Amino acid sequence: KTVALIGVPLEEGSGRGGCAMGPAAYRIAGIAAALRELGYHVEDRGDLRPEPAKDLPEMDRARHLPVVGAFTRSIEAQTHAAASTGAVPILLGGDHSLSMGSVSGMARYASDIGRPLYVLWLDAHSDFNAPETSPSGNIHGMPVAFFCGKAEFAPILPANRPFVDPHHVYQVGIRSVDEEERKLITDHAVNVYDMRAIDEEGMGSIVKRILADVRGAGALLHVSLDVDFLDPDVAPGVGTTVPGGATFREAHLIMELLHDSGLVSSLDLVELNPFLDDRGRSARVMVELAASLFGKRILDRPTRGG
Ligand code: DIR
Ligand code: MN
Ligand code: MN
Ligand code: MN
Repeated sequence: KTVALIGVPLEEGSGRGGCAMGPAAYRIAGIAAALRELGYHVEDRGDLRPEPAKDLPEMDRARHLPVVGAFTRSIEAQTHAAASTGAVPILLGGDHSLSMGSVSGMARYASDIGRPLYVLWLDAHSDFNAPETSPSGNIHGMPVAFFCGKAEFAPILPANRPFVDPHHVYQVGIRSVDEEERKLITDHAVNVYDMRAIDEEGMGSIVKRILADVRGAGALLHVSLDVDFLDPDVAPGVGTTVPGGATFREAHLIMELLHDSGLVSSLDLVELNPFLDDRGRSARVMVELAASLFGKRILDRPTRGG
C-alpha cells in the first residue's frame, strides 16, 4: 500500500505566521520513516508552491484569498491524483484552509468511483464560518462550509463539483464555536460531538458509532486532524489553543479504532505551528498519531474491528 505525502506550506488562512514551517517539522519528526516501518511504500511528493491566483480578489472577509484559493486548486488536483493512483494522500499542513482542497479532491474521487465521502473532523473548532459570519476573516475557520457548498467567496473550484453532505461530517472534540457559526452547524445538521459528549459517553463508544455509520454507508472516510483537537498540555504548538481538549490516550484510541476499521482514505495534519512549539513535541505527537492511524499498536488484539 502506498502513502503519498503532500507538503502544504500554507499559513495565510490563519491569522499569523508559522504554519508554513509545518511540513518541514513533520519531515524532521520522521513521518516518512514511521510509516515505512509499518510496511507502507511512502512517496514524498514535496511541497506545493502555487503562485497566488490573479483571478481571485482580495477580500476583507476572507483574507489572502488569492493565496488560499491558489493552494486550494493545487491541493484539490494533487489529492485527487494521488487517490486515483490508489495511494492514501496525507496532507502535511499548513493551516486548516488546506482542507478546502483536500476534501474537495477526495469528494471528486469518491464521486468518480460512485461512493459517498464522509469526513471525520477532529478539532476544537467547527470551522463552519462563511465570510459573512466569520469574526476574524481568517479562511481556516471556513473550510467545512466551503467543501459542503455553503460558502463560496469567489469561483475557486467549479461550481458543479461534488460537495460533502453536511450530515456526513462528524466533528469530534469541539469546544469553540462562534455565535452565528453555531446556528449554521445546527441548521445544516452537522454531527457534532463536543467535549461534553466525550466526557459523558467516552471517546471509544462515540467513535465506534461513527465508524458503524461510515461502514453502513459504504463510504470513504477522510480524517482531518487539527493540532488544537488535543489538549494544549499535550500539543502546545498551535496558534489557537483551547483548554479542555482530547488527552493523549483519547487521541490514540481514535487512531487505533480508525486503523482497525480499514475505512480511512485520506488524512490532513493541520495547524501545527513549529514557531510556537516546545522543542518539536507537538510535531512528534502528530507523527505518533499518524503512525497509530496506519497500524502502530501497543499489543495485538485477540479480535479486530468491532
Ligand atoms: C474562529 C477560529 N472560529 C474563526 N477558528 C479556528 O476565526 O473563524 N481556529 N479554526 O483554529
Ligand atoms: Mn481547524
Ligand atoms: Mn482548531
Ligand atoms: Mn445521509
